[in-house]
Amino acid sequence: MQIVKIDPNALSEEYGEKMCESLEQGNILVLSAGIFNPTDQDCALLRSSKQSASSAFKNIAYKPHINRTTGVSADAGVDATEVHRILAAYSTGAIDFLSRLLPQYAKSWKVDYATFRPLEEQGRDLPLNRRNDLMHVDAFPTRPTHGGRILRLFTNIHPEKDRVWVTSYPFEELVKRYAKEAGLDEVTTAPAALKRSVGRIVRMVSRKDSDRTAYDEFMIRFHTFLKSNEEFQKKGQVDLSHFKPGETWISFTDAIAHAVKAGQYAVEQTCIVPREAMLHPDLAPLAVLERAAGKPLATR
Ligand SMILES: O=C(O)CCC(=O)C(=O)O
Ligand SMILES: [Fe+2]
Repeated sequence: MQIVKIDPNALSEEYGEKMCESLEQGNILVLSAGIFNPTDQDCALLRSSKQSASSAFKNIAYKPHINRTTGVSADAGVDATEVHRILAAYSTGAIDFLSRLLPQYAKSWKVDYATFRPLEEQGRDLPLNRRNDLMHVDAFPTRPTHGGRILRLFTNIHPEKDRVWVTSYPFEELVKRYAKEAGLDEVTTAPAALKRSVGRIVRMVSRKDSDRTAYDEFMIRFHTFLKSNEEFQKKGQVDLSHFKPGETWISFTDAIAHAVKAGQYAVEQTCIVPREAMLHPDLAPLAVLERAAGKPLATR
């Protein structure tokens, strides 16, 4: 994994191609100060807001498709509409920047949530599956991508402290080492397919379950498997990266195994990029896993 500096004055179709290439190779792009960063005043206001104590909310989330922000504590000490305003503005600015940086992807991506992460990550008390300090690849149980890529842009809004990430082997290597053990062959069996069909029917009736493919099911398993594998957590740490106050970093977090070791106060925007928009669809996790399984996985 390499850290690649973004030159915000160089944005063009050709530069975008270079950046896409770098992202698809499993690198992290870093921007020293985004024009979309919330103002100092808005950062201070976000930092003074409290997250709801309910375990239903891992972060404070702005959901652009319904124009709502969830997870702000009722006794937050700040006006929830202010938090909403700041996150909505960050989301719009971040998407605008990403569209100019990566025009190749912007044509077809789906804009997902923006989040604010108000809690110190070091020593945060969460159930294993939701812990951010254990290395994992991202997969959203409620929002399956069907092979689409999870592109995330983070900004550190702590006034002094770095946000510290640890990252692991390239995705191909992760798959070679652990995919079988994590159940790659099980997600294509008839009982697994039947279970997903039932999930789809439940979803149609109650809107509660989700429409997963074998790929989505595996990625959720892989996420949990990696978090619970002690050997991987101990020996698989390859790079340590410090993101400074004000810095933004961008990566495909479905392919880079990552964990946040320390840091407080970050905002983040997610986009789901269809695999067809990749310069190298063959490097995408879906393709890597299909080669390892010897079977199509984007089937339901
Ligand atoms: O907040 C961070 O820095 C990363 C957390 C993370 O890995 C996640 O939300 O999936
Ligand atoms: Fe993650």
